[in-house]
Parts: sequence; C-alpha cells; structure tokens
Amino acid sequence: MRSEPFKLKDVKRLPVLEPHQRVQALLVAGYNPLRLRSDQVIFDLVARGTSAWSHFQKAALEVGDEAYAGARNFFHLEDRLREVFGVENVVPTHNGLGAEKLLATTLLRRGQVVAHNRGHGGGLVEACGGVPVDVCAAVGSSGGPGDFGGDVDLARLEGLLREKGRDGVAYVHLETCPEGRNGQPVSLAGLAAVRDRTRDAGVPLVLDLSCAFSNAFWNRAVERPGTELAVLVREMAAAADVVLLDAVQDARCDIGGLIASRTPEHFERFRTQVVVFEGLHTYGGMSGRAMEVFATGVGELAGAEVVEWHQAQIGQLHDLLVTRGLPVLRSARGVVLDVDRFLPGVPAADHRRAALAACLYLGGGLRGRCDGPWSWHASGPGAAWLPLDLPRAALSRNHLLRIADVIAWTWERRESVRGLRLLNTPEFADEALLAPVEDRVVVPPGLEPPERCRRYEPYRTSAFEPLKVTDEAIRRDAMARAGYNTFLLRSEDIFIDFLTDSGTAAMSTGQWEGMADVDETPYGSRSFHHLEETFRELLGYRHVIPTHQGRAAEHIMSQVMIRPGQIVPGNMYFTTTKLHQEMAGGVFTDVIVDEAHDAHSGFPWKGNIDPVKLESEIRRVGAENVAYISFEMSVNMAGGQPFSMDNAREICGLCHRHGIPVMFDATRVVENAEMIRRKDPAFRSRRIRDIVGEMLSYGDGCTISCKKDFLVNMGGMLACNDDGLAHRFRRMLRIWEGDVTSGGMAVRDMEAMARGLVESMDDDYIRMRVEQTQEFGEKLLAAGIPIVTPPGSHAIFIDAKRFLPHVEQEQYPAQALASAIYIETGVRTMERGNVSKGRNPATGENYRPKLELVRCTIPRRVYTPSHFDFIVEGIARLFERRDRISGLEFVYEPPVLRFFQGRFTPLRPWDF
Ligand code: P70
Repeated sequence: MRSEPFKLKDVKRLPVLEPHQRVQALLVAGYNPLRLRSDQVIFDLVARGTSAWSHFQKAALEVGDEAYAGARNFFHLEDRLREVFGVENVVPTHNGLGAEKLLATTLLRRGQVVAHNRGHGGGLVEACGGVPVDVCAAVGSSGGPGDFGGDVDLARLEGLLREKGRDGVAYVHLETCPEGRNGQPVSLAGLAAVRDRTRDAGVPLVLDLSCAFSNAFWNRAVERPGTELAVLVREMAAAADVVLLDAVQDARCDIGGLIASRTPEHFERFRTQVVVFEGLHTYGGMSGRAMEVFATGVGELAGAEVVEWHQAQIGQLHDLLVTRGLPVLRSARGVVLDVDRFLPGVPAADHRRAALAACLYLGGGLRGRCDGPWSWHASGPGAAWLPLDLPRAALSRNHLLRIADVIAWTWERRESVRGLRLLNTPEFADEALLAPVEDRVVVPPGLEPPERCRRYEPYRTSAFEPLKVTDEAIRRDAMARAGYNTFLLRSEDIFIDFLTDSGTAAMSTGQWEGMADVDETPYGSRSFHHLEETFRELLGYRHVIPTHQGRAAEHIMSQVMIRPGQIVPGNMYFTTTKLHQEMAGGVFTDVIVDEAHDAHSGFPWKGNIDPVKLESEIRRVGAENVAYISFEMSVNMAGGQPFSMDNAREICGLCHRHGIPVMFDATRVVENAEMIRRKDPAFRSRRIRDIVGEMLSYGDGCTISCKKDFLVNMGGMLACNDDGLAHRFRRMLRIWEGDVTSGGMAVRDMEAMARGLVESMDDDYIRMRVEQTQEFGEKLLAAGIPIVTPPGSHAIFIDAKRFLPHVEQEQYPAQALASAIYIETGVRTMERGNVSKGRNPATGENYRPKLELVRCTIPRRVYTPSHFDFIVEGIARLFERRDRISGLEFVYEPPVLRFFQGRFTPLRPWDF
C-alpha cells in the first residue's frame, strides 16, 4: 500500500515543546516518561487508545443508546463481531482488563497454573491465586515478526500439561502480538498445535484477539500468501474456546473490551460474573456510545485497509532506522529498540532502558511503551527492549521521519549518555522516580537549531475519512457520465480530491470543541461576538460583516461600491469577483504585471499590480470613474501567486493619492503573507500575524471567502473601516443574505471560523502548509511535468498547453487534461483556462486566455506526503502517453460560469 487509504478529516494539534521545556518536564516527572502530562508529549508511542478514528466512529459517538438494558449498540456490536470475527456469545466489558478479570475470576481456581505467551501481565492471575507460567522461548530471541516470536515452546507446554494435568492448569492464554513479547505475532501453525494440545488435555484455550488483524498480516506474509486477513482472523477465533478483545488495538477505539466463548457453560459463567464486576450483560461497563464506536471499529476491520496501512508504516519506520544502522527490531505493533546494543556504555544497574526512554523524550518528545511491573522493566526480560508502538492512522510520513531523526539523534550521542538511579521502591513502572547518576542523562538537546529540524505537520490525525480506490474502467465510465467535467463527478468515485481548497479543510479538535457549545440564535450570539473580536484583532478592520461565503460578500461590495460605467482595476480576474463587478455595471480591467501571464517566468511576485498599467488606466478614465482597486492576495488564476509588501505599499499609496479605495480579496491572505516571509528577507523572522496585519493595513477593506485560508467548510466575510460604507453593506446584507450578526451562517460555523482564523496564523502550520505545496511542485518539475513556476501556495497549476501541445485551445486542452488525469489516477483537478474564462458576450468568441491550466488544488491539513507521491507518479505515467489524448467539444454550454455545469465529449475516442 503506497499511500493512506484515507484522508484526514479532523486533526489534533501536536504540542510544541522547546528542548528546555522537555528537560524541565522530565525532571518534574522523575525521569519517568509515563509520569508526563499528555501535553508534554509530542509523539505518544504507547498505542493504546491513541489511534485515529474513522469519521464513522466519530459519528457513532452521537448515537449511543444509553438505556441500562438491551441497548441497540450492544446488538450492533454483536452483529459486527459475528460478521468479522465469527464470534458469538459475547459479554461486554469496560476494557481488555475487564475481560481478563471475568476470565480469571471464573475459570481459575487457587493454585492452578495459567500457561501463557504474554511475557508479563500475570498480575491478575496472581491476584486470583493462580500461577502464571510463560511457556514461550526466551523473550527477545526473535529476529522479527516473520519468526513468530509470540509462539509457545510446544515441548514446555506439553510438559506442563502432562505434569499438572487437567485440574492443575486452569487455561492456556495466548495473546496475538503479545506486548510482553515485543509485539511479535503468533503463527497459525503454532496456534493449531496449541489448540490440539489443549484439546487433548481438556484445558480451555483462551485467545486474545486484540491485535488479531495485525497478527494475520504476518500469517499471510509467511504462511498463507493471498488469503484475506479476515479469513485468517476467523480461523484463529475458531481455534479458541474463549476469546478476549481489547477495543483499543486493531479496532482503534479509546475504550472497551469483551469476552466471548463458544462453550455455553463458559458463556453462562461470564454473563453471571459481568454483573458482579463490570455492569449488565448488555453494556458491561461501557457507555452506549462507546459500544457503538467499538461496533463501528470492528465493522471497519472487515476490509482491513487501515491494518494494512499501519503495517506499511511500521515497515517504513523500521527501514528508516535500519538504513541508519540502528539496533532495532520490527514488531507487529511498531518498532523495538535493542537497549543493550543502543547504550552499551551505561551499566545495567544504572537503568539503561529508562535512560534510553528519557533520551528519546529529551531528543524530541517521544514516549515509548514502558508500563507494567517495574521489576520486569528494571531487571526482568523487559529491560533489554524499548518498544515504540505506532498509533494507527494517526501519523504522516513526515512524523515517521521526525521520529527516526530523534532516535538517530540519541544514537549519535550514545557515548555521552549516562544512567539513572532509582529514588523509590516502585512496584509498577509508572511509580518509579529516578534521577541521573551524573548531573544529566544526555547532553541537553538545545543543540538542534529549529531550521535544521525536519518540518512535520504540527498536527496528527484525529479522525479520517476512508478513500475508495476505484479501478480505471470505473473511472472511464464515471468521467463519460460526468460529461468530461470534473465538477460533475461524484466525490465517492474519487480517490484524492484536488478540485479545490475551498471548504475542504480538515477541522481541528479545537474547532469542534467550540462548535459543541454555541447559542443557536441569529441575533447576537456569543460566537458572533467572538468572531468579530478575533477578526478585528487579527485583520485590523473595524467593521466585520459575516456572509455565508465569499461571493455573497463580493455581491454586496460590488453593488454598493460600483456605479455603472466605472472601471474596477484588478490583479487578474477571478470568476465570481468579475461576474459581480459586471452585474453591478462595472468593467474589470486587468492591471497585473505581465510576468503573471507567462507560465514559465521565474518572477517571484507574479501577483503584483503593475503601477504603470494602473496609472495609465486611472489617467484614461479619470479617478472618479474608478470604483476601487480589486487587489487579490495569492492570485488564484495566476497560479496562486503572491504580491510583495513593497507592491502593496506602492499601489495603495498611489490609489490613495488619487482618492481611490483599495479593497482586498483577502481569501488567501495568510498564504500570501507566508510567501512574503519566504521570499522577502526583511520579513524572514516576522510572525505571520504581523505580516498579515501590515498587508491589510494598507487597504480600506476586504472580501474574504473564509473557506480557504481560514480553515472552515463554510463562511465568508466583508470588512472595512468606513462607517458609511459599513452601514450600506449591512443594509444589503439584511436584504440579500441574513441578519447582520450571522450573515446567513450557522452559529457553529461562525465559531469554527473564529477559531480557524487563529489556527491559520499559527506559524508552524502555515510554514508546513506552503512547504507542502512547494514540495509537490518541485516533485512534478523533477518528473518533467510542465507547471506554472514558481510554484504558488494553494495549488500547483499544470500547463496544459505544454502538456498537450497537439490540442488546439479551441478544443479545451486543460479540460481534456483534467479529465485524463482523473481517468489515469482517480485524482480530481480543475480546468482553469478557455472554459473558465468564457466567451466575449459581444462577439461570442472564446476569450482564449494566455494561460491554459489544470489546477491541482490542495485542501488544507487533509493529505500527506504519501498521497503526493502517489499523484506525481500517476501524472508522470500519463505524461508518457500524452499524445493519445485528444481535445474536447461542448455538448452543453451554460450561459454563465459555464465551467461549473458544461458537458463535453472527446473529438476522438480516448484510448490512452
Ligand atoms: C476556488 C474557489 C473561490 C473564490 C476565490 C477568490 C480568490 C472569491 C472566491 C469566491 C471556489 C470556486 C469559485 C468559482 C469557480 C471555481 C471555484 N474560489 N475570491 O476553488 O468565494 O466560493 O466562497 O463564494 O478563490 O478557487 P466563495
């Protein structure tokens, strides 16, 4: 699997911690990462409840049936378990330990032995008077998951069963990918052999299926190539007399568990016991909503796509470490560091493993898994290994690269690492308090200047939306049905959607938090006031007038500010902007610099207005006949090109000398500001919000489609300083859109917008955002694809004229290319050329703009480096066969904004 089988839907911000903050936090935590607060940990590699949910799981949270008995959600859970695991007779429990508790308190009598493969985890058995016996070979002897280090030593098991007899052994407890065995899987052959032995001995076989799918990935790789994972999992489940499931592993939940048995007597006993310890037999200590999330997670295991991706990511991380020569083992849960080889200079008595865990935290905020009995970690078999479990679907490849950097950072400093001494006598690992034997464990990490640090997304996936990978035949058919217009495709037929960055951002958990508690009134809601204050503060305009999206603001502004016959000079047209200017009787005139029309000019400020052109327009019509200047940031149609601060200053100065207002289209103001920071040395060390503030301060007002930079799915804004103007805007707003304190928006959307604006000005976020686009552009260039240079900020524009030199502009090359890209890759892009520009109403001729482009527009916080690689490869494949793509002709042409709903057909049947 080469890219995530999902896109990001909700993101959760990762904490930002300076090295000195990590030093301090660890000191307070007694050098024990388990004692850190979650907001002190950047990468929590304990993989228990830390995985991302699907958006269906998130939706499930809202449909909990909280009835005490017989909740609908329990029956859902039963159904999914039957379908996916083939398991019946389910008794729910609050978590995995709850299931073990029902097991131990029913099937175990004092003095009986429990044979297991779990490494540790016998505490509950001992507490119930049993004797846990690990029947595995020596811990850590396995070379990797393919060696099935979770398998038991059959001779030992046989010996034990023979020696203790049926009465002496309560049950045999096997765990899939047991934690205490470094997450090494169990083989199907080994499992079958144990099943035979337990059957012969008349002893129940208990199988923990929490990581059954992860385990099955290895069974398939080594034992059963080509078999579906779900088939293997059902086979495992069928081997057991009792199964256990902890919801926080493969099922990606944050809580929940269950026990089930095909044996009616066991089932009966668990059901009786559940009311003693857990709850009723239809909720077992889980809320209705937790059961629904669990049921959904189990149901999603059927196709196992996320399991496959999890294993692929573990492989990537493992490879990154191995190629750097680090002593590391691959596991089915993550990677495992070989402590002894990592830190041979630290005496074992100085808590080498704890020292390594501390170093990883100091180096980059990593927390490995080190819970359980302290003796196991300090001096038992666990002391030799430090597992770093990878949460499922939560991290991008940049995160993995960063994690690998941090581990390598520690490795490079291993000679200088010193040990720890224990300050107390802990029974469990989370109780341990330690201190360095010398004054520090490792040379403190202030060393890494931030610019040397790899950049990674400052957020992780909180919820994802599964993507459907369609095959080419289906896509050809879908494209034909859509009339070769990507706007008319159904999103369910799309793998990666680069149609637009408008309203397509992933929301953050912080935005959701705000949306959960709003006052749903159009009049003076708290959220409106929050929005007004935030926009005033960050954008600097006094009057903040919400509209439902950008074009509504454009409509109002154009109607209020344009007298028929006036001109509106602007830096290249934008479709909706120009339309509203014309509807108000204005005439758009293009005063952008010439370089903007040249797809291959390397000029860094292609969004600039040419002062000479502007002045000659003013002279031509007279200042009183200029309504205002329409000054767009990150000019969309030019390829997402910025203007410079110097240009803004000069143009605004010029206009104001003539008494002409400057109205910005600030839809992509934050990205323009980031471009200024990247390209203009005077701004390199300035904060993004200051640059934004300065840019806007030169103008008189703005319209904004907040669906872009401001990280919301719906919303717009109209702002200005002038009281009279604001009064007229508001009057229009009441007539055309909604109330002045809502603008026809849902209150929750205003709350999301206020928070989105703040998040968009996070320096780490915006740096990464623009870098993502730049990198994408560079990869396409490296693959020989003709794109508009220099790459812009919200999109990469492919030059269709050069990609398809054999297609006439009257045959709509960009429209054809966008269609072909979809058919080849499943990626949806947008035409920005002859079709978008439309016809001259006077002559009926196509405008034939200079730029004939396909826009690959990048939604914010949604896609990862792996998705981009997938796209670059696909477009490069198509480029090889480009001569087989013919042009298109209209079969239906709407009178306005024809690109949205027009339909086409190829001039020759496509056979590329
Ligand atoms: C896009 C979207 C919207 C937009 C914009 C600028 C610079 C105003 C608006 C309108 C959506 C779109 C719109 C028309 C044709 C194709 C796509 N751009 N100013 O994908 O805002 O959509 O909120 O009414 O980019 O670029 P809104």
